[in-house]
Amino acid sequence: MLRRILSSLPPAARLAGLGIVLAASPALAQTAAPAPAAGGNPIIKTKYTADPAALVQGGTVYLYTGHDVAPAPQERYEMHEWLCFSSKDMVNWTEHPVPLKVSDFTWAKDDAWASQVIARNGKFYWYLAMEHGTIRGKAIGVAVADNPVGPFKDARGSALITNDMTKATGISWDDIDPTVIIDKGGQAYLFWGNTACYYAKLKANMTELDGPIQTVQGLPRFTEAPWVHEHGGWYYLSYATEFPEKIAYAMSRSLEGPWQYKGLLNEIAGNSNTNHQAIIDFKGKSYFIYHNGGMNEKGSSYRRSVCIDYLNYNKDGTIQRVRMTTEGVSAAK
Ligand code: FUB
Repeated sequence: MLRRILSSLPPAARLAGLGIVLAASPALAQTAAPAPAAGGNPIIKTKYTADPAALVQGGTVYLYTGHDVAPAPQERYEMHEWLCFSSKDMVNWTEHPVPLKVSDFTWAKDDAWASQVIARNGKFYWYLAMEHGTIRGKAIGVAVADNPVGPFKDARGSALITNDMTKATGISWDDIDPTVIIDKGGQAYLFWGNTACYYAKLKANMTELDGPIQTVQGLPRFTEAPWVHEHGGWYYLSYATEFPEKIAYAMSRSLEGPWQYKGLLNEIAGNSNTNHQAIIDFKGKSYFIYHNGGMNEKGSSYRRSVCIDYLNYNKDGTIQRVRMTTEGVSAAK
C-alpha cells in the first residue's frame, strides 16, 4: 500500500510531501518519522526566514527576520513582511503575529529586506530596508513600538535614508542592511550599506540623523550585512564579504574607528549565496545567528532559514571561526 501510494507521487513529493501524505492516512502515519523536536538548525521549520536580527531584553531573546516567499524554483527575492519570534532559551521559539509589513510604510514600494530593532527609553525602534516608492533605489525606514512584539508603526512617515543621500557607489541598492547601536556614552549610531559601508549618528529621538553620513574605512571586500556589537570593551563590525558571501569582521575601541580587520568569521552558508549574521550574548554564552538555504530541498538563496551556532571569543578579544552545525545550540539556562 505504502509503496503503491509513494510510487504514484512525483519524486520531489515523495521526499518533501512524505509527512503530508502520511498524515492524511492513519495507517501510513504509523510508519512516519516522528515530528522533529525543537532544536537543531534551522531553528524555524514552518516557514522560510532570512536576515536575522536579535534583541536581548532581560531573560528573553526577540528574533526579527525577513520572510522569503518566492515559490520554487524561482530564484529571486520576494519579501513583503517581517516576522518576530521570541525565546527564553534559544531553542524553543514562539512566533508572534506579523508585526510589520512594507504596506505599513506609505512611501515604500516592496522588498522587506534586512532590519534590526533596538530599545531606548522604554520604546523599540526598528530600522528596515525597503524599495522606495518614488526615489529610485533602496531606502531605510524606522518604525516604533512600546513593546518588542509590536504593534509597530512608521515613526517618521518618510524614509530616514534614501539613495540620493549616499554617493560612495553608483548602485541603487547601497542603502540596505541597517544595524544600530548605542555607545557607552548614549550616542546612537546607524551603520548600513552594500559595496560601501556607511554610518551616521542618530539623535536621541532615534528617528533623525545627527550629523553627516560617513563611509567606514578598513573593511576589505565589504559586500553588505554590517552588524555592530560590543563585547568585553571592544566594538565589532562583522559583515558579508565577497559573493557568494562569507562573514568577516573588524574590531575597534571606538564606533568611529579606526577599524582593524581581523579576518573571516564564517564560511559560505550551505545552499545560500548570502549569510547575514547577527551576534548576541545571552545567559552567559555568545551566539552567531545567520541564515542558510538548508531547510528542505526547495531551500536556496531565495528560500532561506535562520540558524544559530555558538560564537567563541579568544582572550585577546578576537573571535574564533564559527562552526556551522546541524545540531545547533543547547537550551540556555
Ligand atoms: O534579504 C535580502 C538581502 O539578502 C539582504 O538585504 C542581504 O543582507 C542579503 O541577505
